Amino acid sequence: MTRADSGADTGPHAAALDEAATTASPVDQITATRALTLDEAYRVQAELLACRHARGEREVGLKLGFTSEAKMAQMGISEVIAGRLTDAMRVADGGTTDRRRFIHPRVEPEIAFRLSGRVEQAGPNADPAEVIDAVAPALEIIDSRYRDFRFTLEDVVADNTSAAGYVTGPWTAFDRAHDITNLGVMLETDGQLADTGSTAAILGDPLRAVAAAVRLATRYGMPLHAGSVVLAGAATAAHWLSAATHVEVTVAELGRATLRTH
Ligand code: OOG
Repeated sequence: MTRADSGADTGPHAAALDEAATTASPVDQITATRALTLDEAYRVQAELLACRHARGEREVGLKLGFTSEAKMAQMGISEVIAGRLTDAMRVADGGTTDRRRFIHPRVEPEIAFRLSGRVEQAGPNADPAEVIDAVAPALEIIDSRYRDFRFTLEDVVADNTSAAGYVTGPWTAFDRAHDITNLGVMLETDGQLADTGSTAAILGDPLRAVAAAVRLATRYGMPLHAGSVVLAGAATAAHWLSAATHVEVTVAELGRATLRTH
């Protein structure tokens, strides 16, 4: 019997990660005390989402992780992963979120896709351009529930890929003739330039992030529907998010999205 089908009880890990998120207090990595396969890690993630469902949260889409080389280098992980977004993680564009809700949050400039109903019929090898309805500039707040923001690939998958919050700016209807493969991305904090990048940093072409989302969603049973949001992953390394900060992302041709912390 392999570890993958050991049937080991992963529920206590999900409960511990959920409590870490709701109390904003870090926990030890799961792999510090037991081996975890990637399939088991996605099972812990699903159990973690069940805790959020029980509190009335609704799944609204997926986020990808490690789609950019800057992030892979920052965290030492080079496999694309997916986590789930819920309505409770959404911050309105220009809205404010409380820094104290998080343990050690970081912010990343991204682009987001909104999917059309065609994704419901699409197979795992769907043409990504076929299932995209609109595109927007976005910010993602990531907050590892693990102490010191350190984890293995399996740990971070179990922890819903550090998903903690997100903002989307204005949506632009997607047109496959609109080339979005190399749009400039700028991250500013309190009016100061913090980082610059390009959408090309996202797997060489952010449409590949949508293809990866569809593939991972099919494999791990994650829901994607008409209106689902896909965060394509960071275009730069992640930046620490302090209290009383104004953060803005600008993506060429798509516009801006902003959030504040207090
Ligand atoms: C994992 C999430 C990474 C990205 O855009 O690469 C991620 C983490 O670094 O905590 O969201």
